[in-house]
Amino acid sequence: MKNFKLLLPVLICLMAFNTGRSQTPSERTVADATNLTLWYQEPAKLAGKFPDATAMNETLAIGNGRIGSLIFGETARERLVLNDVSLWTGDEKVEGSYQTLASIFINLPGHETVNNYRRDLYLAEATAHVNYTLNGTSYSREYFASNPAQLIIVHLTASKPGAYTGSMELNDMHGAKTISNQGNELIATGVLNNGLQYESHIKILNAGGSVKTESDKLIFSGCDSLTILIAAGTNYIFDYEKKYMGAAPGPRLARQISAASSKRYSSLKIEHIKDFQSLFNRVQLNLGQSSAQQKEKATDLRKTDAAVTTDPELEALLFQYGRYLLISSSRPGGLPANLQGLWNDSNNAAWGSDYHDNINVEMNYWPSEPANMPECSLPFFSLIKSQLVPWRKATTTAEELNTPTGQPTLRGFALRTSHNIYGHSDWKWDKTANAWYCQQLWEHYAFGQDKQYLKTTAYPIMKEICEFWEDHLKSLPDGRLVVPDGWSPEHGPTEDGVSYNQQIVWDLFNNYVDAAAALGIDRVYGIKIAAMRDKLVGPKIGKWGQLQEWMDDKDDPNDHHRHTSNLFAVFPGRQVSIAKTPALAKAAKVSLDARGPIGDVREWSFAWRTALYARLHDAEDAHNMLKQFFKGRNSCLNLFGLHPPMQMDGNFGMTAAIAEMLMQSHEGEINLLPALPSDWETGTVTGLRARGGFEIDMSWKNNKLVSATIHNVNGTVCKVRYGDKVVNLLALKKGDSQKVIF
Ligand code: FUC
Repeated sequence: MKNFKLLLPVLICLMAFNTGRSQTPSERTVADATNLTLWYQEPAKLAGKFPDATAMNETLAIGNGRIGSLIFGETARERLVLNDVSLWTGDEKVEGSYQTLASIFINLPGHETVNNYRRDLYLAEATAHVNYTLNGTSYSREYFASNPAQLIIVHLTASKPGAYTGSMELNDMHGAKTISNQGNELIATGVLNNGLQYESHIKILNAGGSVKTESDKLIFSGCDSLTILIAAGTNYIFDYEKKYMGAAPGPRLARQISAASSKRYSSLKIEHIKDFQSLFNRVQLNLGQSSAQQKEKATDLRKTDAAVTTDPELEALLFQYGRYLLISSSRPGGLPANLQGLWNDSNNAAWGSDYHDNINVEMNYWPSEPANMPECSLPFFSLIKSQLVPWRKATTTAEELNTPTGQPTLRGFALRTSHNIYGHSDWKWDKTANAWYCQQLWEHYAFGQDKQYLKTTAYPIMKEICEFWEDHLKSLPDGRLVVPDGWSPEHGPTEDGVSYNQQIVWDLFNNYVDAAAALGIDRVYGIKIAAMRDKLVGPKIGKWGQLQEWMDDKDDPNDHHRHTSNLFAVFPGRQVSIAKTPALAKAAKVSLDARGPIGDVREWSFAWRTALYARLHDAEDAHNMLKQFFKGRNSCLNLFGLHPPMQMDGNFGMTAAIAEMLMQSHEGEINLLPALPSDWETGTVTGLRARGGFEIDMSWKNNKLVSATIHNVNGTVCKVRYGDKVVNLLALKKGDSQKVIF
């Protein structure tokens, strides 16, 4: 019987068919794209009370990874908030804050009262729209932020000729004067106190009628249609030696405007959609159909119900929204997504809309690898690389970071809890953030298997931080190692051996050992780090069965703190898992249940808790946490995370968490549908990425896997699991695909 059990997996499974060449991303199409729309029956309001009223809560966001806009959708006085992700005050000594660039207004007198109003954001094409009728004429606007053109483009059309008469204004948010140029263009140029130069341009291309400038306004009259080109930029560059400032942006912006001016609107739009979909279309998700009643409601009215009654299409939309927002706020060459992605309507945003390293910026990047947008991670790596010199300098001179023998830090760097883009970090030291950043660097390799990237980008930083911890870990009398004077964010005392710190250093050492082995280098150092990893004080089960947050057993079962830092080892780490450390995994669930969905829980907490329950294979609790995100207090009407105030990490985190419910790959195997909730009875997903260089398509019916196709993109052998059944795909070559039926 025993033997038969062992053989069972091999017998039942598994029909595996080699289906030949993998589909490339561009060959996949979005299955049911019509569902991927956020839509509203009113313009966005300035939510909240003055002086805290914010555009962040209701507007629709478009972005090309570097510049972006928040669209109100007003008919008579449309306002677009204009952002550039590099517009930052501060410097190496002062944190500063992410800024707003400008407000752009489109004035259409007489359009105050209209009929049949609708505004929407169509995720599948990354286009926003406003439509209405007025005196029998239909008016339509389309907005998008193009990465190829590096512009924001707005197109206004009407069902009758000559319908557009009005004006445009460019209101710089730092008081720079707007000047007009060549009759159909406005330009505002300014310099922040830290010397950062910035500029914005608006140009109107009209069909019919006329356009002219009058003082600092663009005036259009009797136009059939308008194409508005918006360019913006700063002189920020990734170069500490040059104080992060390069050539003035003006000539670059002029070239961008001029290149687009010679193209038709339709070509600009096609080029934008093609570029956006080259990333977006890689993953399709269908979690089942929503009811007709759910579907007929505008997004703002629909979302609150979704916290109570499962709305599968809205949940799939939430997954794709996180992907849309990351593609729109983090593209190669630019800066990474900050606390608000790249959108911001205030020069005094909450937490400066900065980069927080004790959960937030890492969570922003959780979805990029599994949800098939690995290029979106690159801005984060570019920022890290560009900050190493000032981060090292600040670390060497910080006495608090002296080694246990009292020496200044000579190897590596550490970070305080938040940082800017000029080498400064601020507030309390978050000592193991350096190692958490290394996890992000490692994951890019773990999924993509690009050895050149590992060797040149990830490995040197991982090794440097291993050296930092080699110098900083403290030995207990029994020889075990602890991180001295650490802190569980943002919770409890500063002391030695805090679980969050221990687990993150374990993760660094463990990944480093794998990295050195993958590259076949530093064998002796790898052995040393492996030995140190094994001497770290590890996760411990406390008196009420919980996974301890501190070395001594003082967790309070009634504590609902928003952070779940002692569960890092479950997700995003891999030190604790159901298969390898079942007792610790059980304790992690006790801790997680106690934290619960109540108390000091925030939008990002729900995303983390969803992912944690997914890793613990608790599908229903994972789903319950996901649904909480739709509650009024947890997300805005535009489905941005609501801390409050608005914060985007929860959007990104939820995308990663949903991917984790459907497929996991952190234990050296691809685990299909590890946390499928009963409400996702029938569905499909394509294009999820697994560690080891694989992509997965799956379909399921009546809560059971129907089949999966494994695409070997850049991998070697792989083991695929569904429940307790396992198949090893030994003959699946790079570029080939294999269908598996359990
Ligand atoms: C961390 C969290 C807060 C907030 C802030 C931006 O410090 O503890 O809840 O999200 O970042």
